[in-house]
Amino acid sequence: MAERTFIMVKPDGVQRNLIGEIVARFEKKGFQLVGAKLMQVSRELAEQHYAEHKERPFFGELVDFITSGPVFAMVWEGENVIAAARQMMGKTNPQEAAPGTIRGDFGLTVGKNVIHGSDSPQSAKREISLFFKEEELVSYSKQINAWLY
Ligand code: FUP
Repeated sequence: MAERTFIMVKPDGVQRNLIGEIVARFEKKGFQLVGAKLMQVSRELAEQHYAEHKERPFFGELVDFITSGPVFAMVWEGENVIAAARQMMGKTNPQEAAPGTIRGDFGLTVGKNVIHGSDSPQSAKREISLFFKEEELVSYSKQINAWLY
């Protein structure tokens, strides 16, 4: 099976109507969407998702922010998608993210940086199973010829 990663448009991205822009970038790059939902993250889920940052001073703010409004959670599939998505997102601090990246183009501050993407195969696996049930993910082959007239 091709590699999969967990991508989430954070509350700031949803509020700023960036879902379509972000989905379009992944589609145009050639990746395949295999799961997606608009959802409210509970504090419990947020704490599990950000468990690695539990001892950091910004942990409380991180949980407050990610639970402050709906997020758009997605699973994308394709060749090398975990690393490619990280490149497309740009650096964690939008002020250091290169123009042309999602954070470089749309983000301003490290707290509100528009998008999350898994940083390794292990975190991809962990985050996908935290946010999605197996039956919410759909594997399929493109049938381009069948849709041409
Ligand atoms: P990333 O994988 O790029 O999302 O970055 P991290 O996992 O290191 O950080 C997760 C989130 O914590 C970031 F999206 C923003 C937040 N953060 C801060 O608010 N302050 C920091 O100093 C570092 C991260």
